[in-house]
Amino acid sequence: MDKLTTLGEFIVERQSDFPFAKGELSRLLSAIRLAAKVVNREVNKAGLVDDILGSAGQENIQGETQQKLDVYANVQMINALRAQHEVCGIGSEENDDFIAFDKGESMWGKYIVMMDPLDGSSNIDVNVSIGTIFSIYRRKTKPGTVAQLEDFLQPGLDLVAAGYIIYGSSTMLVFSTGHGVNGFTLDTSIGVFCLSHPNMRIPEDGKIYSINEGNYKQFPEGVKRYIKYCQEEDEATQRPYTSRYIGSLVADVHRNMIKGGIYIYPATGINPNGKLRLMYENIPLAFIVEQAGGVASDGKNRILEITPEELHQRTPLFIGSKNMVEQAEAYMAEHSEVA
Ligand code: P6P
Repeated sequence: MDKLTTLGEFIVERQSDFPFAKGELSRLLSAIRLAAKVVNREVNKAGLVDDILGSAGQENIQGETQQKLDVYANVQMINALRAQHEVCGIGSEENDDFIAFDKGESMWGKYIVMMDPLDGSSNIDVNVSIGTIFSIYRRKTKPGTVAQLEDFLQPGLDLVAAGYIIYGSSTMLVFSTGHGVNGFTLDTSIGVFCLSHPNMRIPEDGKIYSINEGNYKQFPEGVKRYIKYCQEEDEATQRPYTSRYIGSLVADVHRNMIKGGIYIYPATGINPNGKLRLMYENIPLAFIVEQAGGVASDGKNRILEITPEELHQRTPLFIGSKNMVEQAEAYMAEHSEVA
């Protein structure tokens, strides 16, 4: 039996991946590991504890009703990151403005975290997989001062690390520091994340396309043409593809990481810039997928090259197997007319 590698051991062993960090990034990743375990504990009993289930009654900046677990996950992540003093600021889907730790040791933190603490929360009540998504940047302003907006609005090319946690049939933490992608599964009997998916690679091709076809009438012509391409019969390219749409971004992207496939959330009439948020959904997932050999764009532009202009900016997302995303981009280039 191969040696069991825990996430903690992995971080220590891979310290050489971060030549300039003296353990700070390792401590930051350990904070995320802790928060993931705490959130997992609550997610796994959501059906039992009625004070967690259901809406918190408030709305976040997206106008989406905050589920109580959203709020809980947000607080756990913020507290765990603050406690390590390596992070000087956090941007979260659940907070209108960024959070700058403006006193004490955290002002000296070298890192910024952007996160969606609990994505797909509308699925909580129906027991469908949900996820946490995070990006880690180095701050741009000098340590010892309060973080500024410029510390947050960084393109994905400047990422130090990114990852996601999926709370599904098992709980996995998947992350990259720019040296490939590794997946860790939580062994709840000992409360430890163990390396289960070393050096993850997304297949260049796939047979799964993932899009909310309920919005078909609002899609750009290129997306409509690509969906028809997926549905045509062609033995040589194993079409028609299979349609799978969970409605939980992390679950849809993670499935495609394992099996191959494409996930698309394009511009629609209701969401002319797409629904998903650039900074704490599209960029971290693009980083992971590219590190695993896949592709991520807004249908034309590489996601990691887009410089954010605001914290909660939305962009369309085409992400997954290289050949499938490039095929969809070709249709978008050929038929650029909007719905
Ligand atoms: P729609 C969940 O609200 C989310 O942000 C993603 O997790 C998911 O992929 C998408 O929205 C689903 O959106 O419009 O298809 O319900």
